[in-house]
Amino acid sequence: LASESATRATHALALAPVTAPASTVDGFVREFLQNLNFNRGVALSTSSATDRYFALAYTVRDYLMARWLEDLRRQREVQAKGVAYLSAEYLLGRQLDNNLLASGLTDIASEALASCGIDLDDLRQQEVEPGLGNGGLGRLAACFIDSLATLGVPNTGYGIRYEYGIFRQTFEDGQQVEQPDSWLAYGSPWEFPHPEAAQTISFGGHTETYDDGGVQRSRWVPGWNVQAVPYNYMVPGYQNGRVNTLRLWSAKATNSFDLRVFNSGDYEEAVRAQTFAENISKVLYPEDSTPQGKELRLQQQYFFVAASIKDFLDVTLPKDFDLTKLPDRIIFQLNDTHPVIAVPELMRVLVDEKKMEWEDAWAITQKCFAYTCHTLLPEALEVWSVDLLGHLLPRHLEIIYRINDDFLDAVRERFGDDEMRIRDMSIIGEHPVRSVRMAYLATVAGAKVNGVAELHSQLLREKVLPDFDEFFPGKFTNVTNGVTPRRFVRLANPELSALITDALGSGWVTDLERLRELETHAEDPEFRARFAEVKAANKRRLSAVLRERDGFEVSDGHMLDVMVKRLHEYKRQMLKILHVVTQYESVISGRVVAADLQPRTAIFGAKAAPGYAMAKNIIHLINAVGSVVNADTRLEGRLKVLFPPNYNVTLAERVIPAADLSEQISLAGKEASGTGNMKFALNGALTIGTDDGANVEIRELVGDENFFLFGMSEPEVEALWARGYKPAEFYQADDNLRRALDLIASGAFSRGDRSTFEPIVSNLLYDDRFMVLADYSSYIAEQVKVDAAYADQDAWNRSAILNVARTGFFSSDRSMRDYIDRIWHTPPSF
Ligand code: T68
Repeated sequence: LASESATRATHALALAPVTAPASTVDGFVREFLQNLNFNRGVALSTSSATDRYFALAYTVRDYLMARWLEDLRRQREVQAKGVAYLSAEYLLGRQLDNNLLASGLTDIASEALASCGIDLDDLRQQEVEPGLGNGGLGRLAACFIDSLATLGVPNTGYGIRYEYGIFRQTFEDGQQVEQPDSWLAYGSPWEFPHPEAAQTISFGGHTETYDDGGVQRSRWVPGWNVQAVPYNYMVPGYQNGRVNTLRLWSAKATNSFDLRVFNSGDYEEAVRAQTFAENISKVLYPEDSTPQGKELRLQQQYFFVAASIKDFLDVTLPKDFDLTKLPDRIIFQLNDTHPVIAVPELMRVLVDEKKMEWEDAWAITQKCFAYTCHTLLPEALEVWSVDLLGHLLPRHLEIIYRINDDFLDAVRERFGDDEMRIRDMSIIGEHPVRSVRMAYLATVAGAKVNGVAELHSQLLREKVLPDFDEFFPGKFTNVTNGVTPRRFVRLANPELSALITDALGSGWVTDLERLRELETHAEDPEFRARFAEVKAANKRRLSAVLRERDGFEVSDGHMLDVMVKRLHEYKRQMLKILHVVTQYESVISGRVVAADLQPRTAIFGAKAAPGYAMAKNIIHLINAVGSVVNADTRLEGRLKVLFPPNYNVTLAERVIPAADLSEQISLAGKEASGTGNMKFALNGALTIGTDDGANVEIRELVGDENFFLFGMSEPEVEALWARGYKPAEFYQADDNLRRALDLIASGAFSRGDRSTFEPIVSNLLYDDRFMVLADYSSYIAEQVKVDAAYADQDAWNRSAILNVARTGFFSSDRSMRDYIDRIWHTPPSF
């Protein structure tokens, strides 16, 4: 009897909803110490900083857990249409502070830890950020899932749990050296592994036809398998009690691997085979815009989308779900072409496994996908050679061929036998090798195709995919990118946030257009003074970080002129360094007296893809110019160059709030959107920029008088190419440009060695694909205006405040609403 009532009691407990610990300082202390003792197995007195960080992270998790489980339960119950975001990259940044903020626990945690003699800030520094992305595309995915949780839209983000994220960058003699990013060395307290829920993912082998009760069908006979193990991460909304899920897949060798080899007694082979399988999620590819066509990369892509589709169909959907209703239940958003192999995979599952008719399966598939393009560079459009794809995924290749045949038939029907057009539109390209054009496949399959800023979407339709735009009227749309105000304003800039809350009250963090109300405050001298004090405090904070991190000194009274982003020729870090060299040269040649320079510090942050030689040369040049300029006393300390290595999300959160000037200087028509540009404007930096990407929209919103525009427009760029661009003519025609390039060529920044930077100089003079020389004079002229404007600090601050006030549009909450209205059509959630 006693044991029976005990069982009943256990059941009652199990059925009770999970509850969060008490939201009090005492409750927090209790939970924290519990975690320290029972999960880390240490006493407070002997605990390390790592122990304390883990215990704190577990504690924050515990507070979020009840909400997470409740959200998962409601999602199962309601079965409403949801969004699955498929992205090979999520550049999350540190989690602790974000999750404290989301759960509203920051103050309680800080007080609770203080009562244990621990400084919260020390524990924040313990976290290694998960750098599971290259740059803008990966960071955008992280902003989007934050916004979806904050809007209360049910969403699962699917991706890859890379064991090594984006490499750690160091400099040796000014040159980039890459080190592995072993972010999991101590484990991550934020992940929940579920090895028991692993999916089996197949590769290789061959296809065959077989007789299925009188029907001839195809099937795939794979050659090998791996296990995809899901790791779940909480994605909490901002103080709204909602928690979504990020599910990242990790590759594990299947038992059959081990068994087969175990039986053959070949231990070395067993280990080799295991390594082979587990390599799939080993490392993030560090190329951010020139896909290399490596087999392992295609393995990664198929691995995570196949696991995600299986997960959705087999785990999330109820057992008896009618698959013809699939488009009412899910939309898979393809973050660039990396997950596009999901299209033939869904077709394979529906046709081969669920035995659906091809036409029915295709009708469903076309409603279940939408595609976001993030580039305009032709070399960034992903293609896979038919040989490689057929070898790794033979059935998928057959399916792609069939999709293409049907599509080209429809094109012929519409446009007639225009063979040139058929060639241009074919999903299979023939030159230089027969390949699958993934962007075309995504466009044909997707219900919608979007670019990431107005200009980008327009160029995508008019220049990159014009035939498709004509063939699929209404398919193309725009959703301008956005950034999360939680991380990039509220967390990164607490002082500005406090000033805003003081002026507007709370609520702006989730309703960023409310920043407009700051416009009137921009006219108030006292408010401007307080704003200036916030900027100054942010500069001091950055200064402390750079001193501690890199031993750098940030000089007082300097304008902080910041260019942080991946290193790419099209982004034109070269133009920025030419401006520095020009200013330097003007002083050492005696044409300008140092005392007349507006004090400036140029801050760079940039990683180059390890195989991108020219990008690495440019990094070397920036560092070389920095060492010479910083040491030259003739400048009287009025011009400085700082290049902290290993720019990442954590550093961005310190640099951006301290910046006065934001450099967004890509050649017009090359930067799809940019998102750094938005973060700077929202933190009160003024932009010097070209008419490119989202700069166009930023300028429209903040007003011409609060933005430094320079350079050719996209049509002017086109016209110059058409006339025949000869960069050397610009060199001849501009004295400043000639002196700057000659100084670099002379070896002035390479201890007299003229060969070091020769490849850069001759590339600019004789090739210059991104028209650095053509835009130089306009850039320098605009920088002169920047100096003049900065001299009037009060007017500058007014402009800076207006930048903050007028850029609320760039909240990723707005981007998500646009996706919902224009693409997803998901209903408001529970
Ligand atoms: C960026 N793209 C765009 N790509 O360059 C940027 N590519 O203009 C835009 O704001 C941002 O996407 C968000 O839309 C990337 O960041 C990559 O990182 C990448 C990675 C692998 C392969 C290709």
